[in-house]
Amino acid sequence: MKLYLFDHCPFCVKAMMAAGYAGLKVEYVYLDNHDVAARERMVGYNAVPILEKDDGSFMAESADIVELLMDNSSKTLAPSAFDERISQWQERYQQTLWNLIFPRDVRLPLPEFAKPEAIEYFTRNKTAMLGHSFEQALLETPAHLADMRAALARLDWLLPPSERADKRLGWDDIHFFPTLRNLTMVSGLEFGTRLNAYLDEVSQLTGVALYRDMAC
Ligand SMILES: N[C@@H](CCC(=O)N[C@@H](CS)C(=O)NCC(=O)O)C(=O)O
Repeated sequence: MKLYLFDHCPFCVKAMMAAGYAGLKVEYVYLDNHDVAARERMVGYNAVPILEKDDGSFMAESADIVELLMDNSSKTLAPSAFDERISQWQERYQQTLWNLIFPRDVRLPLPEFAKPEAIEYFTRNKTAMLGHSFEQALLETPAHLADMRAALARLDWLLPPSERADKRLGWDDIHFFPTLRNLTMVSGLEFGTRLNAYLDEVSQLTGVALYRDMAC
Protein backbone atom coordinates (compact mmCIF):
# COMPACT_ATOMS: atom_id res chain seq x y z
CA MET A 1 0.00 0.00 0.00
CA LYS A 2 1.03 3.61 -0.56
CA LEU A 3 0.07 6.66 1.46
CA TYR A 4 0.13 10.05 -0.30
CA LEU A 5 0.60 12.77 2.26
CA PHE A 6 2.19 15.93 3.66
CA ASP A 7 4.32 15.48 6.76
CA HIS A 8 2.83 18.51 8.58
CA CYS A 9 -0.82 17.65 7.86
CA PRO A 10 -2.67 16.52 11.03
CA PHE A 11 -5.04 14.31 9.01
CA CYS A 12 -2.06 12.61 7.37
CA VAL A 13 -0.46 12.06 10.77
CA LYS A 14 -3.58 10.12 11.83
CA ALA A 15 -3.00 7.72 8.94
CA MET A 16 0.75 7.54 9.66
CA MET A 17 -0.01 6.74 13.31
CA ALA A 18 -2.29 3.86 12.35
CA ALA A 19 0.19 2.48 9.79
CA GLY A 20 3.01 2.61 12.34
CA TYR A 21 1.01 1.23 15.26
CA ALA A 22 -0.42 -1.56 13.10
CA GLY A 23 3.11 -2.41 11.94
CA LEU A 24 2.06 -2.45 8.28
CA LYS A 25 4.35 -2.00 5.30
CA VAL A 26 3.08 1.27 3.84
CA GLU A 27 5.17 3.39 1.47
CA TYR A 28 4.94 7.14 2.13
CA VAL A 29 4.77 9.38 -0.93
CA TYR A 30 5.09 13.09 -0.12
CA LEU A 31 3.20 15.29 -2.59
CA ASP A 32 4.21 18.84 -3.46
CA ASN A 33 1.93 21.07 -1.41
CA HIS A 34 0.75 22.99 -4.49
CA ASP A 35 0.14 19.94 -6.69
CA VAL A 36 -3.65 20.00 -6.44
CA ALA A 37 -3.99 18.09 -9.73
CA ALA A 38 -2.22 15.03 -8.26
CA ARG A 39 -4.83 14.78 -5.48
CA GLU A 40 -7.73 15.34 -7.88
CA ARG A 41 -6.44 12.69 -10.30
CA MET A 42 -6.49 10.08 -7.54
CA VAL A 43 -9.71 10.78 -5.61
CA GLY A 44 -11.53 13.51 -7.55
CA TYR A 45 -10.97 16.25 -4.97
CA ASN A 46 -8.18 18.12 -3.26
CA ALA A 47 -7.28 16.43 0.04
CA VAL A 48 -4.60 14.22 1.55
CA PRO A 49 -4.13 11.68 3.05
CA ILE A 50 -4.86 9.32 0.17
CA LEU A 51 -4.29 5.57 0.46
CA GLU A 52 -3.51 3.52 -2.62
CA LYS A 53 -4.49 -0.06 -1.90
CA ASP A 54 -2.66 -3.08 -3.27
CA ASP A 55 -5.37 -3.48 -5.95
CA GLY A 56 -4.50 0.01 -7.26
CA SER A 57 -7.68 1.72 -6.01
CA PHE A 58 -7.53 4.95 -4.02
CA MET A 59 -9.33 6.06 -0.90
CA ALA A 60 -9.43 9.41 0.94
CA GLU A 61 -10.61 10.53 4.40
CA SER A 62 -8.27 9.99 7.31
CA ALA A 63 -10.75 8.27 9.64
CA ASP A 64 -11.66 5.71 6.95
CA ILE A 65 -7.97 5.12 6.20
CA VAL A 66 -7.24 4.59 9.91
CA GLU A 67 -10.09 2.05 10.11
CA LEU A 68 -8.90 0.19 7.03
CA LEU A 69 -5.30 0.04 8.23
CA MET A 70 -6.35 -1.20 11.67
CA ASP A 71 -8.62 -3.82 10.03
CA ASN A 72 -5.46 -5.18 8.36
CA SER A 73 -3.71 -5.60 11.70
CA SER A 74 -3.96 -7.78 14.79
CA LYS A 75 -4.03 -4.64 16.96
CA THR A 76 -7.07 -2.54 17.83
CA LEU A 77 -7.55 1.04 18.97
CA ALA A 78 -9.10 1.86 22.34
CA PRO A 79 -12.44 3.68 22.00
CA SER A 80 -12.51 7.42 22.51
CA ALA A 81 -13.05 8.62 26.10
CA PHE A 82 -12.41 12.38 25.70
CA ASP A 83 -13.74 13.13 22.23
CA GLU A 84 -15.79 16.16 23.36
CA ARG A 85 -12.98 17.57 25.49
CA ILE A 86 -10.48 17.28 22.64
CA SER A 87 -12.73 18.99 20.07
CA GLN A 88 -13.62 21.78 22.52
CA TRP A 89 -9.93 22.40 23.26
CA GLN A 90 -9.04 22.42 19.55
CA GLU A 91 -11.87 24.84 18.75
CA ARG A 92 -11.09 27.16 21.65
CA TYR A 93 -7.41 27.43 20.72
CA GLN A 94 -7.70 27.15 16.93
CA GLN A 95 -6.50 30.69 16.17
CA THR A 96 -3.52 30.35 18.50
CA LEU A 97 -2.62 26.99 16.99
CA TRP A 98 -2.81 28.40 13.45
CA ASN A 99 -0.73 31.47 14.39
CA LEU A 100 1.98 29.33 15.96
CA ILE A 101 2.03 26.48 13.46
CA PHE A 102 1.32 27.83 9.92
CA PRO A 103 4.26 30.27 9.66
CA ARG A 104 6.62 27.64 11.04
CA ASP A 105 5.40 24.79 8.79
CA VAL A 106 7.09 26.38 5.78
CA ARG A 107 10.31 27.05 7.70
CA LEU A 108 10.87 23.33 8.34
CA PRO A 109 12.76 21.17 5.83
CA LEU A 110 9.66 19.16 4.89
CA PRO A 111 9.38 17.35 1.53
CA GLU A 112 6.01 18.95 0.64
CA PHE A 113 7.66 22.41 0.79
CA ALA A 114 10.82 21.61 -1.20
CA LYS A 115 9.71 23.83 -4.11
CA PRO A 116 9.20 27.63 -3.86
CA GLU A 117 5.75 27.28 -5.54
CA ALA A 118 4.70 24.97 -2.70
CA ILE A 119 5.66 27.54 -0.06
CA GLU A 120 3.86 30.28 -2.04
CA TYR A 121 0.70 28.14 -2.34
CA PHE A 122 0.61 27.30 1.38
CA THR A 123 1.43 30.87 2.43
CA ARG A 124 -1.37 32.28 0.24
CA ASN A 125 -3.99 29.82 1.53
CA LYS A 126 -3.09 29.98 5.21
CA THR A 127 -2.64 33.76 5.23
CA ALA A 128 -6.26 33.96 4.03
CA MET A 129 -7.33 31.67 6.90
CA LEU A 130 -5.37 33.69 9.47
CA GLY A 131 -6.49 37.09 8.16
CA HIS A 132 -2.91 38.41 8.43
CA SER A 133 0.61 37.67 7.26
CA PHE A 134 2.97 35.00 8.57
CA GLU A 135 5.35 37.83 9.52
CA GLN A 136 2.69 39.35 11.77
CA ALA A 137 1.89 35.98 13.35
CA LEU A 138 5.61 35.51 14.10
CA LEU A 139 5.91 39.01 15.55
CA GLU A 140 3.02 38.19 17.88
CA THR A 141 4.71 34.97 19.06
CA PRO A 142 5.03 36.03 22.74
CA ALA A 143 1.25 36.51 23.05
CA HIS A 144 0.48 33.26 21.23
CA LEU A 145 2.98 31.40 23.39
CA ALA A 146 1.36 32.74 26.57
CA ASP A 147 -2.07 31.62 25.36
CA MET A 148 -0.72 28.18 24.40
CA ARG A 149 1.02 27.72 27.76
CA ALA A 150 -2.35 28.28 29.44
CA ALA A 151 -3.93 25.85 26.96
CA LEU A 152 -1.38 23.12 27.67
CA ALA A 153 -1.89 23.58 31.42
CA ARG A 154 -5.49 22.43 30.88
CA LEU A 155 -4.42 19.01 29.59
CA ASP A 156 -3.76 17.36 32.96
CA TRP A 157 -6.25 14.59 32.05
CA LEU A 158 -4.08 13.43 29.14
CA LEU A 159 -2.03 10.40 30.17
CA PRO A 160 0.58 8.44 28.24
CA PRO A 161 -0.96 5.12 27.11
CA SER A 162 1.22 3.14 29.57
CA GLU A 163 -0.38 5.00 32.51
CA ARG A 164 -3.97 4.23 31.46
CA ALA A 165 -6.04 1.20 32.53
CA ASP A 166 -6.40 0.31 28.83
CA LYS A 167 -2.80 0.59 27.67
CA ARG A 168 -3.59 0.57 23.95
CA LEU A 169 -3.24 3.52 21.64
CA GLY A 170 -6.75 4.92 21.20
CA TRP A 171 -8.92 7.11 19.01
CA ASP A 172 -8.27 10.03 21.37
CA ASP A 173 -4.57 9.79 20.48
CA ILE A 174 -5.39 9.59 16.77
CA HIS A 175 -7.41 12.80 17.12
CA PHE A 176 -5.12 14.77 19.43
CA PHE A 177 -1.48 13.72 18.97
CA PRO A 178 -1.20 15.28 15.47
CA THR A 179 -1.94 18.75 16.90
CA LEU A 180 0.41 18.37 19.87
CA ARG A 181 3.11 16.95 17.60
CA ASN A 182 2.83 20.05 15.40
CA LEU A 183 3.32 22.24 18.47
CA THR A 184 6.73 20.62 19.03
CA MET A 185 7.97 22.80 16.11
CA VAL A 186 7.44 25.92 18.25
CA SER A 187 10.64 27.07 19.90
CA GLY A 188 10.17 28.28 23.50
CA LEU A 189 7.02 26.24 24.20
CA GLU A 190 7.53 24.01 27.23
CA PHE A 191 5.31 20.93 27.51
CA GLY A 192 6.20 19.80 31.02
CA THR A 193 7.13 16.32 32.15
CA ARG A 194 3.76 14.64 31.65
CA LEU A 195 3.01 16.02 28.16
CA ASN A 196 6.56 15.30 27.05
CA ALA A 197 6.12 11.72 28.27
CA TYR A 198 2.84 11.56 26.31
CA LEU A 199 4.50 12.87 23.13
CA ASP A 200 7.50 10.56 23.42
CA GLU A 201 5.40 7.48 24.12
CA VAL A 202 2.92 8.01 21.30
CA SER A 203 5.73 8.92 18.91
CA GLN A 204 7.48 5.69 19.82
CA LEU A 205 4.32 3.55 19.54
CA THR A 206 3.47 4.93 16.10
CA GLY A 207 6.87 5.70 14.59
CA VAL A 208 5.80 9.31 13.93
CA ALA A 209 8.77 11.57 14.68
CA LEU A 210 8.37 14.81 16.62
CA TYR A 211 9.67 18.18 15.38
CA ARG A 212 11.63 19.10 18.54
CA ASP A 213 15.05 19.03 16.90
CA MET A 214 13.94 21.51 14.21
CA ALA A 215 11.88 23.85 16.40
CA CYS A 216 11.96 27.47 15.28
N1 LIG B 1 -11.68 15.23 5.83
C1 LIG B 1 -10.32 15.06 5.33
C2 LIG B 1 -9.59 16.38 5.47
C3 LIG B 1 -8.18 16.32 4.92
C4 LIG B 1 -7.57 17.71 4.69
O1 LIG B 1 -8.21 18.74 4.96
N2 LIG B 1 -6.35 17.73 4.22
C5 LIG B 1 -5.70 19.00 3.89
C6 LIG B 1 -4.28 19.03 4.42
S1 LIG B 1 -4.19 19.20 6.17
C7 LIG B 1 -5.55 19.10 2.36
O2 LIG B 1 -5.23 18.14 1.71
N3 LIG B 1 -5.78 20.29 1.82
C8 LIG B 1 -5.58 20.55 0.42
C9 LIG B 1 -4.64 21.68 0.16
O3 LIG B 1 -4.09 22.25 1.10
O4 LIG B 1 -4.45 21.99 -1.02
C10 LIG B 1 -9.65 13.93 6.11
O5 LIG B 1 -9.98 13.73 7.29
O6 LIG B 1 -8.80 13.23 5.53
